Amino acid sequence: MQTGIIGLPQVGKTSLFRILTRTRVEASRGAPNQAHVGIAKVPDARVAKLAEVFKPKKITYATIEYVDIGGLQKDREKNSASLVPLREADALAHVVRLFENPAVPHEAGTIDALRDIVSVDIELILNDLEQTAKRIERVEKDLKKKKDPQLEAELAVLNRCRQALEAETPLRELEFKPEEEKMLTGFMFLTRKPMLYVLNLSDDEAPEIDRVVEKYHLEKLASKPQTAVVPFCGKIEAELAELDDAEAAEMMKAYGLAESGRDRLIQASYRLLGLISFLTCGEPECRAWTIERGITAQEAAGAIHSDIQKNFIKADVVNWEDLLKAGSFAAAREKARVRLEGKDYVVEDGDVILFRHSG
Ligand SMILES: Nc1nc2c(ncn2[C@@H]2O[C@H](COP(=O)(O)OP(=O)(O)O)[C@@H](O)[C@H]2O)c(=O)[nH]1
Ligand SMILES: [Mg+2]
Repeated sequence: MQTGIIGLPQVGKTSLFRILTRTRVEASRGAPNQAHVGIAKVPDARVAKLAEVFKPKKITYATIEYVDIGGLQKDREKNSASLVPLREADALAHVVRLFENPAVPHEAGTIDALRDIVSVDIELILNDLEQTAKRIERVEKDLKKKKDPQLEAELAVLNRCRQALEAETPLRELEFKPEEEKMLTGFMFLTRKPMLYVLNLSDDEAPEIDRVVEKYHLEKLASKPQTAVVPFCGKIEAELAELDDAEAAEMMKAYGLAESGRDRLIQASYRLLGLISFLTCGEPECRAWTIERGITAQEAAGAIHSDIQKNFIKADVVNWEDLLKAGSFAAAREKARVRLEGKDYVVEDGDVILFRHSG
């Protein structure tokens, strides 16, 4: 699962990418640049705590991918090209600049979060609109030649999309029936992807980080469907990324930060992608496995191995905290905390699972 990082030039996209993926790519100076792809570990205190008790040989966290596509250009045609890699992304993270830095001027000359949010949203909307209009034209032509109920259904849903887009509404705010969803999948519309707005704050706003959404009047944005707003202090986080845990904790305290912005951001994108983790825990390995929210125990088994899914019999399931308190599977079982679940059990975030399978 991949999240595409977007935004205007010089807002901190590449800095964010480096913080999230802990890779070193050069911060570029505006010019269109190639896309970088990197992987971030999803921080998970549950895995860390279980590992303290189980002392496994190996600890494995869930991961998600981020792509830094480079800044959006003023030139619309160039934009269309740089937006192409985004079609493949499962969600978008729009970095919005709130920090002042005279050495790195904002292309608009001033700092205005809402203005930037609207201008990038419009860019995405226009891109989807162009695609919708093209397809509508094509379908209408075909329908003139021959009646086709399937095409008529597609035309109806596309017209609804066009109407929304013309009213500057991103498609993620529309509700579609499952059969409509299916028709739309192939288009990979940008405004249908879940959106994370990352507010890149100045250092001096760190102590009031919990209040910035109100401060910049972004509550309405945050309450939209499949949308999240996460503030973070890019410069501080970049410094934190260079430190070991103890030093980082010290520095966060000095800035008045209660938790790591990096952790919050990654967890927010994980949630926005509709992902949860189930855990496996034993002597060889404590591990978080990524699954889509709402899938069954048998489907979840496929995350580990297709054979386990195919030969699924039952699943021993215990909540991670119950397991932690009990100290071992045997003790959790004695306390009747371990449930035997069948293939249709819907897995919950934080379930520790032991799959029973044949073959
Ligand atoms: N003061 C401040 N400067 C930043 C911050 N984030 C990025 N910068 C600086 O802004 C410039 C552009 O950053 P970069 O991440 O390359 O932006 P991009 O063009 O959006 O990829 C660099 O010189 C960064 O050091 C921040 O949070 N605070
Ligand atoms: Mg960049």
